[in-house]
Amino acid sequence: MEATSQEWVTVNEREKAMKITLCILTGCLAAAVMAAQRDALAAQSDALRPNILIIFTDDQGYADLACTGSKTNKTPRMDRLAKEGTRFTNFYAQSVCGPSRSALLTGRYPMRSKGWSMPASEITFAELIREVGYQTACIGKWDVSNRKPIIERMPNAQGFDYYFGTLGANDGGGVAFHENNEKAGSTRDMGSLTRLYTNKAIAFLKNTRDKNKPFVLYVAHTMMHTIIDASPRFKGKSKGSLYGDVVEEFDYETGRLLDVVDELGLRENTLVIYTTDNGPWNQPAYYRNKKGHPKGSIFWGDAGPLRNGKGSCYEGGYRVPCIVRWPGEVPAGRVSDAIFATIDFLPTFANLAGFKVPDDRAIDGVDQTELLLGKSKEGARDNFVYLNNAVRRGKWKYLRANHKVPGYARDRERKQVEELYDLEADVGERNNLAAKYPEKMSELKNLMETLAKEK
Ligand SMILES: [Ca+2]
Repeated sequence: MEATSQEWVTVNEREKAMKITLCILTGCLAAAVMAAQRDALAAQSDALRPNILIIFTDDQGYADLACTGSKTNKTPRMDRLAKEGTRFTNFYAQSVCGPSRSALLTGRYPMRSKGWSMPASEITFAELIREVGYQTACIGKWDVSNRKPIIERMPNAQGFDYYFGTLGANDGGGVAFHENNEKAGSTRDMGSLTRLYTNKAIAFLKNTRDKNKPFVLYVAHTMMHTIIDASPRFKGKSKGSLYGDVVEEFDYETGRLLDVVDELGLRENTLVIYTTDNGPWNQPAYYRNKKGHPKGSIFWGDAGPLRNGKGSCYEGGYRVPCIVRWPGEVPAGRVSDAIFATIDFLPTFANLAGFKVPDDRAIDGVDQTELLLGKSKEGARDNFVYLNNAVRRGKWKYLRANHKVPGYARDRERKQVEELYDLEADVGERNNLAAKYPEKMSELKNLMETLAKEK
């Protein structure tokens, strides 16, 4: 009996001890939670927390704007934006639509973020920025839910409070819309899309925006992806054929959106980023095979001095125009040749808005705040990997012998040999220096294998 009561005493003491331990643990946990909240608040209070407006076109050429080299297209509003902000000449998206979007949203190369097949488990910057008090909206082409209405992979589930747009592309000359998770009609009038998306973006800013919160507005245009078209007001008006009309309409509509930013007093505290998802269609294989274009139209963009275009691992596939404006913060009238990429958006927004970059997965992007604010000339990135086809470090670019690219993007002039280019001297990638610098080549090849590895 004694032993039993002794056991009871022991059990009671154990329970007491456990309760004390639990209290301590709970206390520790509460303290830890409070500390984490304090850290988050401190990060937020140190952060500049601008509004973020991303204007993202589709398949637009490196040299389609007057300020990036076009001799035919008139783009006064984009040229003005470049004067008011910084234009980046070594900016990288990805080489095709879906992979470009998953990279932009997650800060992860497409071999990790999976492009069109982006799983629900990917964490987008919209999810993270919403947690620290931003309101988020996406207008336009989504293209990371396999072009299907899979609810858990659609914008509302991936961090956007509001969505209007098309889940896929417009290759067939028609699109269907969703507003949030509901169907919202369809159209075959491709010439109406740029204005429609701009109207939706303006409606968000004027009517839906919560004035007590900073916002992210991600406007992903369907143009200039084929099938291209312009509205009657712009059709036949440019010197650059129908493609030029589409570019000029985009310029006008973006000007209209930026005017509303001004009207609403948002100009000073809004970071505006303009870029596109990949290089232009400019390959003869595509031109010959693609059906359904308005008769006689030249429908491709201008990659300027860059080799090849959409889908290619030459610069024409990945390197795209980019302009960033934030009055008083991002230097005006600057042209930067620092290496910068859409995968850098997430870590940069983390710094600007005050959220933490996920630490449970590989993030390929780097924080480019110092570059944007003009405090660093070179920025935080010295390399870029073009899937496992090619890699760049500094001015050197290595390409493997076999390029795994879509059929239309295959460069039929090239011999299947390893290539090494000095992009500062030869941005058009024509003078193969592989035989001259074998050590540089093997160094870059190793780097490509490391960067492209599954993590
Ligand atoms: Ca595209």
